[in-house]
Amino acid sequence: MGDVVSNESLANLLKEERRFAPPADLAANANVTAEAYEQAKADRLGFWAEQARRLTWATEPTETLDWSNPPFAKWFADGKLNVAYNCVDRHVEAGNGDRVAIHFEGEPGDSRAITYAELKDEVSRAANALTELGVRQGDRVAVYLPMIPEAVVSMLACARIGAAHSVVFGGFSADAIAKRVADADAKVIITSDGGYRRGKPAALKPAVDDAVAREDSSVEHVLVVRRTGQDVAWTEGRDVWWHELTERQSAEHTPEAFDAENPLFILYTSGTTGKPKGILHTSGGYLTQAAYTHHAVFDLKPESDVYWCTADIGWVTGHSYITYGPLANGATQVMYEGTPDTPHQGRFWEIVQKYGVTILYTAPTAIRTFMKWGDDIPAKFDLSSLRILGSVGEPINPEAWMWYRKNIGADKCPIVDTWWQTETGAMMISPLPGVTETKPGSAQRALPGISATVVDDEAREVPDGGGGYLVLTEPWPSMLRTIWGDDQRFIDTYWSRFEGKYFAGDGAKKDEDGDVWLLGRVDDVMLVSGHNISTTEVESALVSHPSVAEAAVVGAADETTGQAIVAFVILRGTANADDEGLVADLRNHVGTTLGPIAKPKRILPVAELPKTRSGKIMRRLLRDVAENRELGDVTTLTDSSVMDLIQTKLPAAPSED
Ligand code: 6R9
Repeated sequence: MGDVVSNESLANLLKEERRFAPPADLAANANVTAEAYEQAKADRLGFWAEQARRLTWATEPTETLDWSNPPFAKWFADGKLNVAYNCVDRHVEAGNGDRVAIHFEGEPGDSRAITYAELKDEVSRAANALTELGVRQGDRVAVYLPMIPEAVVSMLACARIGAAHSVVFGGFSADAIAKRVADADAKVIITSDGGYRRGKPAALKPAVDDAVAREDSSVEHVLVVRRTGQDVAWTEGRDVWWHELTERQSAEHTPEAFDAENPLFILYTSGTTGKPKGILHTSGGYLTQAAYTHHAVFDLKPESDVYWCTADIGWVTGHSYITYGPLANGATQVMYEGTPDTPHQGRFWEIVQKYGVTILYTAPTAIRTFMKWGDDIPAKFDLSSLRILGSVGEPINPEAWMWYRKNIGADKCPIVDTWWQTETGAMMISPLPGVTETKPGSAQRALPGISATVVDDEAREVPDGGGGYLVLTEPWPSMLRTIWGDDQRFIDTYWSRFEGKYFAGDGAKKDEDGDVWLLGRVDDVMLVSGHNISTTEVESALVSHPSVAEAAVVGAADETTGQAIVAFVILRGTANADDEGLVADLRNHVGTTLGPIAKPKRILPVAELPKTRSGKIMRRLLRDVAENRELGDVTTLTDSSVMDLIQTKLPAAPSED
């Protein structure tokens, strides 16, 4: 499968001719200029050594990369630092203690501003509290919290004492928690009585209680933050209230310097099959790249910007671009607890207006939802403070990109479409807002110091205009160090497909300018009558039709064509799902956009699509539906009732040509 899309669709994809130059004032004052690419190309390790000096080290590293035992990398190995000191104390010491670190906005409308000086006290108290509970350097602590400031404080408190955190999404089940806690052998779980979601307090502690009650649990203490005030079951001796324990701690805590390779966190990727993979990240290299990319890609000016990343802390985006990158850079940021439609569909824009947000980082799934809700909603708010828009999580369809630019970015804000993974730790491919002439739908180019390319089945680099697999050809500072407890699986999963190269699992192409287009997971690529067709392209063709807000496409087994394309679509506000003419129209639209081979055999209008908590469409489940199979593992699904709704659609007669 060297070519992950058919040539017909490739030709059409490359027809994207819209280009957007960076605004002149942004380009003139940008943190990073085109020179960075040249500098990193001439001396990649020297470039990263220089970025590492943006951090404050207790012992400066003399060695940049140790790649003597690939694929096991060590970055800045003889350096020592404290990650929490870098994210908090040093800003206070530099005289910025009064700067707001976090503007917290609770879903019910409560808010809290936390300065860097206050954050330092909170993190210090929490570090002392964890120490009192017996947590030591090298231990693991699980964090199962809603989007409240204590989530960030918990992560930083672990980092401060050299313990690794393992954040588990607040929506996961007791089973998922138990598996992750057991795999990481965590001593303590930090949770809360609950959080607010869709206007109601939702409970969290029962799932933790259930997980910890299992026989082999390693958990000695459950630390409970009070958020909603709801009643919780209590196990004396094991359970401890966060406020009771932290309030009696000293706000003084001397941060110890740890090795650059000290584990910082484990984060489990859902993984479609088998046991979740515990992705291990360490300290110095991870923080270097998280901080540098946040500075470069968002052009962050800490004195004047108000940054908002809408991700959940349980996703890697929350780790690198809520906690570590922004705080290492001394940013002021917004943190929001709830959902975008509570209490109304303009909530995000109300928050942008209220805090004067200048940099917004969100996901294509959110953007497509806003498209579905209609242009008039953001139009009611003052979004003029915005200057840069980011996207992450999935390929962004060109029409969603255009919608984002026009309706949120007033046709002037550059969009940075950032490709990266839990495994890469930080951004890898993205435009630079003051440098790159952007193209709707393309992540474009590897960042300075990063080496990415597209190869065919035989590991040969494809020429411009060709398609294949995305690979990373050189080690990078924030790369995963291994899969926790399973070095062999680390080698097999990422380093065995192509000798000496990191296999990302994504299909990609290079256009005539050499810019990279991400085409979705290779597991999702469809094979129709001998042609490889990417789900991303058919979905983007559907979303470019005025009646479609969102689409998910899968290949279902088919007697004549091997696989047949089945599309699930969410229609925009006014379109009618029962309109038979519309389905025919959509099929023709895909045919004219991509070529007849890409026409879906069936198109099913649905109200919702199955998504992970980080907003990725779970095509695997739709494939199960399309092939009349029993549903596979649904534990990472946001809302499992979505699948019941979709299954009722199935009896609809297949649409014929
Ligand atoms: C950060 C994050 C990683 C997978 C990745 C790819 C998809 C993420 C993307 C993108 C196209 C982008 N992905 N960003 N695809 N364009 N800008 O999402 O990490 O949850 O581990 O997912 O997400 O398929 O391989 P993670």
